[in-house]
Amino acid sequence: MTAKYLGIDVNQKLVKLVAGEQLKPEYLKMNPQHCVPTIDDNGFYLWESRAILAYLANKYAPDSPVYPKDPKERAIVDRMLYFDIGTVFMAVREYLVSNHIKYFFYQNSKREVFGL
Ligand SMILES: N[C@@H](CCC(=O)N[C@@H](CS)C(=O)NCC(=O)O)C(=O)O
Repeated sequence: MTAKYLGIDVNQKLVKLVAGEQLKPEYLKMNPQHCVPTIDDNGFYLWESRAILAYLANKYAPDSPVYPKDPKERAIVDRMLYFDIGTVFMAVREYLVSNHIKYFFYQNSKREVFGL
């Protein structure tokens, strides 16, 4: 989304997590933490979405207000990024795992056990 907003041309590749594509040696070479998203900027590998968006803005759109240079303005953006990773993301993940993902695996295991 940030790349698109900043007009950066990216070559997106879909990583099929359920097929375990992120655990293949070529992916682990880029990112031993095997998560998405990960970028490969001419051999510079970076993961963690908020670090990626800051990098893209710093490198390719340094004058964009999306990640301001002014320390106070940047601090306000950083505050939201930290709030997002530390509070919003954790709460959403907890909700999804408790209410949907566990149920999804439970349903699938029932199908396997009972041949449904
Ligand atoms: N804090 C990371 C979270 C990355 C993450 O948890 N990605 C999950 C999918 S939402 C993933 O790649 N899981 C597969 C794995 O870790 O093997 C970010 O914002 O980039």
